[in-house]
Amino acid sequence: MKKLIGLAAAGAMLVALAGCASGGSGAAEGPKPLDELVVGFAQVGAESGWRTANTKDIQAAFKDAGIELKFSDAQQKQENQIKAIRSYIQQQVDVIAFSPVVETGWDAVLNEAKAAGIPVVLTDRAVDSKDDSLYVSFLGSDFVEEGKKAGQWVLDEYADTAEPVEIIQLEGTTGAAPAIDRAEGFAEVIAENPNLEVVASQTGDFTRAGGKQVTEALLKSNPGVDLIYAHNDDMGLGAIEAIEAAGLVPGKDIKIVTVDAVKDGMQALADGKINFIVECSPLLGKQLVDIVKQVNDGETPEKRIITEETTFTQEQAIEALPDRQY
Ligand code: GYE
Repeated sequence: MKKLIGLAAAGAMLVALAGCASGGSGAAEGPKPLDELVVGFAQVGAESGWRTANTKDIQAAFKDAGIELKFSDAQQKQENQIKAIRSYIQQQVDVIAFSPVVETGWDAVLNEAKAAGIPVVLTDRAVDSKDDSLYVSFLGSDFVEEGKKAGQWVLDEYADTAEPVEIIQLEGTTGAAPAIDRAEGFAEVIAENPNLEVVASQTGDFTRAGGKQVTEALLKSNPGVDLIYAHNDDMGLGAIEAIEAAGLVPGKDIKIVTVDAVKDGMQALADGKINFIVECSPLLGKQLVDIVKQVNDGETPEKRIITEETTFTQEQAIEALPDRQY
């Protein structure tokens, strides 16, 4: 009897293993036709102009490729993203892609995807995990580099200033890779000039409303502020509203440096209300489709794909604006 149970258990395991293989990229059976592929995408939310452009680009790229995309918006909540990923696992999609709202706390759900044989692609933001077998590829910007570029502009702008320069930093979502890394890169570069001092640093959650609210409060406690470094355009645009409401001139009385270079940010730069923008491209759709195709073909995509990006001064923004896609 024992032996029989053992055999039944072994049989069940085989069935389970076979289930894993078919839930995955289909490597064992060869590539699936593109119109049979299903990809589940768990988006962060719709917190910024960048995010809206990113969503549109990803949806358009999958439509063009003729691959079905299941899409969910987590409203900037990690628990919602985890729920969405679990539901994609249950539906046995071929690939899961997501932009993790924060860096930590993903190992459990990513292990569930791995156990189900479903490859995971990180887009835009990284996870902080010791186990890099939990995802096949990470496609997105180098946020530390972006922070350094912002810091370099500030360093150059105040190279000849002998007095202290007071800086307010508007941070992105607490615990998010771009908030952590953009702060780190900036701090590293401005440390070269002891006159440059971050007098206050608070999160505005990457939203316009958050940037406005935090700036309103911080202007009161730091009336001598010279510059605002915002981790994205939207918070910088919120800061502009707060500065104007306080009777000051953004771009002159208080300089502003931001990251992203979405249209509204570029317009403010062209108008002289923002002084410098570090580009962060949201156009990740085509590259994500390529990764999905590689996985489907049984190929190994590159583990880290870094987006190419530039920076914009006022003159460059005026020139680039007419052709700006987002
Ligand atoms: O800079 C910001 C968005 O993760 C790179 O998220 C993205 C950031 C982007 O809300 O605007």
